[in-house]
Amino acid sequence: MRDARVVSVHGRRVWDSRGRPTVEVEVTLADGRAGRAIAPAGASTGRGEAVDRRDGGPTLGGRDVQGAVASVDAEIGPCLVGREAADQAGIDAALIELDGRPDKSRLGGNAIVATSMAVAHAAAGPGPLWQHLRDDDGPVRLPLPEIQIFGGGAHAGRRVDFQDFMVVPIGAPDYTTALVWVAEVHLAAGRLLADQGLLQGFADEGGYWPAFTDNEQAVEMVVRSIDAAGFTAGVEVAVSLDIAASQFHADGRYHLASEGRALDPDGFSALLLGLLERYPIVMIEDPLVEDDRDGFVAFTEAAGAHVQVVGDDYLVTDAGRVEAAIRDRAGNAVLVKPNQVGTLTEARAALTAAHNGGFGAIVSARSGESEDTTVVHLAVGWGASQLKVGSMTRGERTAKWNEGLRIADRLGNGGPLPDRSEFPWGGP
Ligand code: 2PG
Ligand code: MG
Repeated sequence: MRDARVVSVHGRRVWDSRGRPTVEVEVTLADGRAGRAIAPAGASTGRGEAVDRRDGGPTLGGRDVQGAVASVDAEIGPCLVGREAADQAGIDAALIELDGRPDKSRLGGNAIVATSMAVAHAAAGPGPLWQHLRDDDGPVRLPLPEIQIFGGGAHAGRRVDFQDFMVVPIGAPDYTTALVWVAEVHLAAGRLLADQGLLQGFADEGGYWPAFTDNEQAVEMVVRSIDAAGFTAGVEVAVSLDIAASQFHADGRYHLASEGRALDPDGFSALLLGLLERYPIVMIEDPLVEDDRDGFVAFTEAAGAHVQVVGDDYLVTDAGRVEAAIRDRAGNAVLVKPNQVGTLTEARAALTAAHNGGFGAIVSARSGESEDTTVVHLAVGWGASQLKVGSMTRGERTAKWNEGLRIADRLGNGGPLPDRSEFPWGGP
């Protein structure tokens, strides 16, 4: 019999993909098993998110995490030592109580999420985490990838206003092929930009950062890249947008700085709905400011049942908010980011609420990431049908896509994906 009691919890400062400090936690069990995890960090964060603890002051732009790291060894460790690592719900409840604040800002959302994930890894060992997380005997599937081609918004100096211009390989027969298709689109996009002299650099999640004149040009270029790669847009590979609208909403208007104009909510909704009509877009995330419930309801209705309207800043991985959105028909899918809510148990509750209410669920990484691949295991183990981790480039992104390939390899047949009929965009 294994002894899965926690014997030590240790925090250390490591670095994320933006060169900023973040928290790593290592948990060791009585039988010698250990688990490790690194907290990610968002740039376009929702107001309802768990709050990272940062030191402030002059060093590292105030973003150092020495306080959060210290809280791991000084407070979290003594609280968890002796507890059963397999009891994730009990561990997470203890962390929530120890912090004592709804936003987890005392110990730090960063310290808490890294601990929660590290405990799961320790309890899973030596097998893969995804297997440990499964709670039924149904078929194991890989999530359908959603991959960034161009970055904008807060991730690219606001060169364009919308944040993520992505593709979804909706017609791919398996996970391995899905990545090949997207790699072809990514390469085609690079060639098109080079030919037109439009490439300026790379955004935070590794997507190209082009010199576009307006937001629609970026959408159009995604479609042209799909065509240039030899795929049928909307049938084999479709477009997905994260508008991250809260980022450019102020005083009741949407300020499209790249286009030199501001629109009222009706005008902005009409602009987005026009894009949905003209382009093969199957997903649109945070189309409106995060507190505009009525706007989400109207937008979801107008977008039609075949489009996923995804709540990110709007739902912040909160099961209660997801349940309310399901009741209200405000959106029809949720982005699930463990660090938005702070613990694996709470993140899973948001995903379960989505599944129970017929909402889609996309497990997602953050714009500030690391080599940590926990989100991939969560998506597979929890049975989420979609995964968003940024572009096809940069080690912190490929670490995740490649971890999916290892799981696919183990499952065989290229890694089965959910059937197309399970998505709102439906059959071929
Ligand atoms: C988002 C994420 C990932 P951030 O808005 O969906 O693209 O960005 O981590 O900055 O919130
Ligand atoms: Mg988002």
